[in-house]
Amino acid sequence: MQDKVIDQYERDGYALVQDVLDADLIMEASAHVDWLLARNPQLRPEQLGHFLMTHDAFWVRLISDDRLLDIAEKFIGPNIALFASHYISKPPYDGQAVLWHQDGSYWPLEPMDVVTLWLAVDDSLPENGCMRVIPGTQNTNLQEMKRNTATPNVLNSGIETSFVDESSAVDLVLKKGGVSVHHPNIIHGSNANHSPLRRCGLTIRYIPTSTRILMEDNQRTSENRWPSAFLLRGEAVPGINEYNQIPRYTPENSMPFRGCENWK
Ligand SMILES: O=C(O)CCC(=O)C(=O)O
Repeated sequence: MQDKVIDQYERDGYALVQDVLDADLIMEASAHVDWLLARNPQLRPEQLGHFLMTHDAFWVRLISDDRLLDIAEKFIGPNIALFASHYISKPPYDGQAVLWHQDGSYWPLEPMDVVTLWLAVDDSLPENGCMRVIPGTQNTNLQEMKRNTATPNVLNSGIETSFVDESSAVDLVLKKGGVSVHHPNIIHGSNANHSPLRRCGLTIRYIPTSTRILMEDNQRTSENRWPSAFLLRGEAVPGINEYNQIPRYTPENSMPFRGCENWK
């Protein structure tokens, strides 16, 4: 099925879809960030990662919303699992940059068949550090990530800037509730947030169930699973990935949310 979003993704390596989720759900996502930070005061708000989500019913409810899965399905087909999800919430004035990188350089996936949806929890603008991409670079090879801590940054690494033609970078401006979609090879990053506005986005990495997650032993949960592997739609492929149970709502492990009593 061809449509404008797919055409743009195929040509440029990214696409924008505005007005995907409703304001009430985005308000819950925003409250979720505060809830996660209150429980994990040792973490910076850019570091609310997939290792926190195994038992979090709201997080799983959010990323399995049909409006998001319908977009993911256009790119990876009907059998959809989650690989990872991560809030990168850049606080006003000192939100950290994300240095130029390609996601596929550091993801343990085989094959690298995966699509990212980036959900705007706040309006995402050049002044508060919106995501930036270099269109067309989805066709370039994956470059090695080099450790780089010269300035505070979310990944503590990035690719060599000689691979990046910053003059062709595009700002992905989104209203809260909108989504950008990007390819695992596209070169992208974001600037620090020096503005008075928070910039929060939720990355969501969807894989077809034919993509294998390769885990190191120290990355497994006590049930021997990748912490954020969930089967979300369609069928699993036998022998590829063990999926976590979809968490039921419990007040110990999840923020209360609309419909939580009837969730799964
Ligand atoms: O949120 C950001 O600024 C960067 C996100 C990113 O690098 C990603 O989604 O792969």
